[in-house]
Amino acid sequence: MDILDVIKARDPAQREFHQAVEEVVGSVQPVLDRYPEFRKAAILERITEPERVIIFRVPWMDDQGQIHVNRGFRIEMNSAIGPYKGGLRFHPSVTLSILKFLAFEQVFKNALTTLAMGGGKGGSDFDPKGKSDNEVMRFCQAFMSELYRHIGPDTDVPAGDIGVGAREIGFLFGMYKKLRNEFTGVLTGKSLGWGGSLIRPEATGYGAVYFAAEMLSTRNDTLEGKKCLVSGAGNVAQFAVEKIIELGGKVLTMSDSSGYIFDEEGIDAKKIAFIRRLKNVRRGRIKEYLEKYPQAEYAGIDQALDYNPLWDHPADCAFPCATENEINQKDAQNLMNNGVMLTCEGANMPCTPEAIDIFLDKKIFYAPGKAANAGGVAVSGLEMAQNSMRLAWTREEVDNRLKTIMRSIHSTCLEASEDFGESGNYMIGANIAGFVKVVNAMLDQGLV
Ligand code: NDP
Ligand code: 2IT
Repeated sequence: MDILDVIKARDPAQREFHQAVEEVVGSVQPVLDRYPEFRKAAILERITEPERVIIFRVPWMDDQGQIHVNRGFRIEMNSAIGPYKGGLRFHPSVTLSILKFLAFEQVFKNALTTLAMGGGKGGSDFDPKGKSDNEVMRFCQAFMSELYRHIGPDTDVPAGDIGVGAREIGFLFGMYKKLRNEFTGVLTGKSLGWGGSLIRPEATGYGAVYFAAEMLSTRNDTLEGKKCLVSGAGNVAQFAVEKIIELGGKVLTMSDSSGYIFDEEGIDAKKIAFIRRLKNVRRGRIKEYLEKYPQAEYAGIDQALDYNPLWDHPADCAFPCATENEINQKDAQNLMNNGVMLTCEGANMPCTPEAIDIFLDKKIFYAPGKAANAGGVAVSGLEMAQNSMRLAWTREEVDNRLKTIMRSIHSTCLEASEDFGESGNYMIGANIAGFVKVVNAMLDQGLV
């Protein structure tokens, strides 16, 4: 029976997981034909089944004394090349399917970084939005009071993702340290004063833009003067925008889950600093941008539309940095009609399969998330290395390492695409290169 049929029969409701698996399985068929030992070792059956799934109750009390119960998860997907590594997501949309797709993608992404990290992902359907700092702290403590027994610096090292930033990592780390009575690099994305790495907050966004610049450089082109559409206003989007501006691009849009802003004059360094304060300190909405910059335009989400108007402006580049499946077939068509020649995924799986087909068919530059957004987890790997050495590198040192890693991921994807007759297809290149590395490690380690 086909592996996809097996997976769908086993977990029929896990649509996002099926989507992520379908893409990888579709890409690696020529690898399986070239290396028959992979099929013989039932590699697809093994690599699509998590090594371990932990699901737990998270009871916590709000500021009014009312008790809430959320669900906590950790998917320990694959440890062939290192300890499980991957973020925690706190968002009401979190399900087992979402976290399994993220954990699955993480396995190949981490392999591409060249660092020794397996793949995992976790989180909760808890919604931090509108909660007080104390409520977020109590939730994080309750979450860690179960998770702590499953993780460790050589076992499983979580980090941030949607809804989990520096504040949450601090609360989670504090509880882990108290329960274990040990100060170790069990989480990444820590604050600078107690084991964090310089450039970790910037790494995913910067890395995605470095990847885009690498793609452009293959045609002797740069980001200078390019009009860019960016979605999201969180960690990844903020630093993608900062780097695009630094490299001479012009950013026209940003968004949150309520709507998006369009600033024809471009979001410059001062404006992005304002957005960073608005989002990270005041925890406000992107709409408030207009209070400071009234020449910009704002549009709320219109549920009646079957496309996102953010992607319907004349531009050169698109950087989806918010969430999965945020660019559908119609959005991709709109991007093509508006002259976009590069789509670079800061988010995980932000383009639907139909949208990707359009990009590949039109032969524009398309960078899949597992390659383009790997800078975040790569610098997490560098944070782990610094923690082990009890040393801290300078900003310049970490940024240079990040650049080198992104350059190497870019060339690895290109080479793999060429090797398998799909030259320039970064999606197939990323899937194949990540897959081969993990599979070889699995084969070396026997049937475990
Ligand atoms: P943040 O929580 O910092 O920001 C997320 C942003 O996306 C917010 O602006 C949020 O709006 C918006 N958003 C979230 N969910 C939705 C939704 N369902 N519809 C519309 N907008 C939404 O998260 P990050 O920036 O860290 O993560 C963004 C993406 O990047 C995710 O796909 C994540 O998996 C991926 N990623 C993150 C890495 C990291 O290091 N942080 C590394 C690699 C990938 P609102 O505030 O209204 O919720
Ligand atoms: O999707 C991702 O790569 C992340 N959320 C970052 C994971 C990490 O361990 O830094």
